[in-house]
Amino acid sequence: MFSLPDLPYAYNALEPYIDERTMQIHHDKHHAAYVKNLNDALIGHDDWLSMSIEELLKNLSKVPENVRTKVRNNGGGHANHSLFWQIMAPKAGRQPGGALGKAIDDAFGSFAQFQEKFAAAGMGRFGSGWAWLSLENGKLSIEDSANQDSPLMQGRTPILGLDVWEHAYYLKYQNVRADYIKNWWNVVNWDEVARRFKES
Ligand code: MN3
Repeated sequence: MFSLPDLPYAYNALEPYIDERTMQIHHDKHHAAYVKNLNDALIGHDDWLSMSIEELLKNLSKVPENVRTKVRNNGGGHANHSLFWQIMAPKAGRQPGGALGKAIDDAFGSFAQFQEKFAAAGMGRFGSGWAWLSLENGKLSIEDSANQDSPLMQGRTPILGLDVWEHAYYLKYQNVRADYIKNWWNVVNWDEVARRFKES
């Protein structure tokens, strides 16, 4: 069985950039529903219920076909949000140093150019989806995905993700996704992103 992880900080901890009410609904309703629907879809498929969510998504093509779409949407939702809560933190932001900082400079030219390209991926995603910084064979890339698709489904490891579904920002930012993205940089937990970079 998969379970809903607690937020690693209070609902209001990311104020003023992400508001308390959005965090409550996003975690307690949206993420909780992905977990419940994932578990429901896998009733009777115990071997799939006992692996990590990352392993499950990497092996999505082997999931029984009659439940695969549900697992893709809800398993993706569970993995994506579990990462999303971790790569944000209060009093965060700034920019990464060390090996990750250097890898970003090497891949994208500079941190500012990285931010620009990443924001463009988030803005360019039509409708609901995510922007990602992913690793594949030690190489960083920016991508975006539809719905709850994860880079894990393509064999890449996401180390930073931005939820651009309207439910992530609509209460505070209404239709102005660009302002949400601009403010989101203030809560990116680069220590956690660097940890994931090192681990991959
Ligand atoms: Mn979401």
